[in-house]
Amino acid sequence: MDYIVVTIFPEMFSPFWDHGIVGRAIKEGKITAGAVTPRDFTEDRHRTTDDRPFGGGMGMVMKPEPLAGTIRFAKSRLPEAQSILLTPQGRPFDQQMAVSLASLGALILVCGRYEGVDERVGESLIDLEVSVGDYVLTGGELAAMIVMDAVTRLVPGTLGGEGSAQEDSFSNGLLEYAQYTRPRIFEGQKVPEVLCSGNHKAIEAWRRENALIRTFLKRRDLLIKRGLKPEERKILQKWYRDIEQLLKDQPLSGSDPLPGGQ
Ligand code: 6GU
Repeated sequence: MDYIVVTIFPEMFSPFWDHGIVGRAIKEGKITAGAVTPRDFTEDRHRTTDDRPFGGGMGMVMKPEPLAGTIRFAKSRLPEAQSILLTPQGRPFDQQMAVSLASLGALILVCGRYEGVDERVGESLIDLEVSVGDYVLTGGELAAMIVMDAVTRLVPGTLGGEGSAQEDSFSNGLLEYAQYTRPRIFEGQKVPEVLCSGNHKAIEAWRRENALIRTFLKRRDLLIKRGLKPEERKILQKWYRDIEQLLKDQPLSGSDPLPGGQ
């Protein structure tokens, strides 16, 4: 995978490209990454990349000529690349989009700044607009890093543990199961016994059940979107019956103090 980022803050990317899984992927040649800046494609003495909006209003707009020049330069370096504009107006980024972008060979990630980008740049030079969530950032740089991070770990050979990308949250539509490491008792809380049993079948069953129940409790929207397999329906039904039984066995005493002493 080859990336070129178009940004007026190329320095923001050095720490990201120098560390962790992404840093290692670059060192090992699994991906390449570079930044180009519209400042180098300006013609005026002040190297101006923004200007006031036509029609008035607050903030500044990224000028079309330097941005278009930069994107064209990036395309000359990566002729096969898809060009993506990071903007809150874009299509919501999710794991499925990460998987489909990872199957491409090259991406040009264009970071908007200020209050926006001159609309005419998008019309001719952008293949896809992407947003990383329903909130507003001061620029597309962090969003570009999010996209590169999520895509890079799907490039074969970039993750340490084989199969890690297949097992993780969302790849099967569920959240990940709970993880534990030593010590076996931490501040009075025990690691679930089955995980220390060495019984791989039982461990796998516990993890499947844990992932399902966690998703039900924390992200019911994901389960609804994805639907339930017959065996998962059974797991949730059993869990439901267990809770019903517990409630029958433990009638309200009325004497328990509420947390906070009220
Ligand atoms: Cl891609 N850019 C900006 N500026 N804000 C965002 C975003 C992108 N995604 C969510 N908020």
